[in-house]
Amino acid sequence: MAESVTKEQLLEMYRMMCLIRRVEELAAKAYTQRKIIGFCHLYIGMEAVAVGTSSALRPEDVVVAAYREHGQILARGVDPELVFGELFGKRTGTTQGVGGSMHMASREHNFWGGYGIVGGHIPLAAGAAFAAKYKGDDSIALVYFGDGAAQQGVFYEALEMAQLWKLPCIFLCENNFYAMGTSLERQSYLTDMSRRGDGVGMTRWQFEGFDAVEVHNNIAKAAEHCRSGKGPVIVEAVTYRYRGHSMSDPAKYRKDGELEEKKKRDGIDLAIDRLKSEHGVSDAELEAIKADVDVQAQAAYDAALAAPDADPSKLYDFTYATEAQ
Ligand SMILES: Cc1ncc(C[n+]2csc(CCOP(=O)(O)OP(=O)(O)O)c2C)c(N)n1
Ligand SMILES: [Mg+2]
Repeated sequence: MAESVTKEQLLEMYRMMCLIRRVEELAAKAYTQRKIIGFCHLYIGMEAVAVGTSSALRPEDVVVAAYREHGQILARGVDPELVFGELFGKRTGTTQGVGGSMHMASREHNFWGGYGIVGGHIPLAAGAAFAAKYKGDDSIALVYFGDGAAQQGVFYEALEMAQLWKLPCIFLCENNFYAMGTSLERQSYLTDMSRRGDGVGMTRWQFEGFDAVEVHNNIAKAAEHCRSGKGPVIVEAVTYRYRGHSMSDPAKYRKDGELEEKKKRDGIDLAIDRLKSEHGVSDAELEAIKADVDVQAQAAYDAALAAPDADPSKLYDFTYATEAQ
């Protein structure tokens, strides 16, 4: 596959992966201090998927996500202060603090996640793709979903309809090998999740999700397919989550040595290797970016914490459309 990422783009991808990881580490700490309540699913280990994906999309494309979406919304360009604000239940959050960890969205960034009902969000992306096609505006939709979500009935229905109507939709399975504590082999006969597309004749393929450049190239190819009017694609990024399913899961179900083995393909380390070997970037430059990111994440955290709490009277404001919307 042709290399399509410049040095500047790769530096930005590296910066964003560092930012996502730092935000998630701070979120983990805040959770143990009860600054975040409710569920909290971290994206650590999977950063390359969201970063490579976002860099291959256009701002006008619609993105739909589930509940592991902090990293996905950051990669789309949303300010970390808004993400922390939402996690802390503050008025400054992405949905004014009434949604929390699993319900981040940004109209400005065309990010329409997250959702807590496994698989329930997938048809919404098909709907957004239908709207794009109906309006003929050249935009596409992309939906992130997990290996577990690929077992839900509504997922197959969305695939069938998208394929039948040739909707410009990328169905992106993030296969991290677990659905809560259930490993992929225990829940799915097929372990190449992109093959879910075979039953409806959808173009599909699987790719390695640890290398942000590989992800970028694969999503760029998928987007090109959709934009050229050929209909949807289902692609699978093979990835891994380092932490438990949510903050309340100690992840004791992994095989011995599995996590350590997966960490050898860490997305941030792979970007560092590429930046040094392919672009001659120095360790000092990379460390300076990382240090900047740490300061930015901490400043966002502090500002969000100091913001006023969510207004309870707003609780239902974003549940139903109003005439003004
Ligand atoms: C309809 C529904 N069933 C069950 C659950 C409980 N649940 C929450 S996350 C999850 C696992 C989903 O795994 P996967 O799709 O692989 O996503 P990941 O968490 O790995 O990102 C389950 C079963 C739910 N939220 N919704
Ligand atoms: Mg999973």
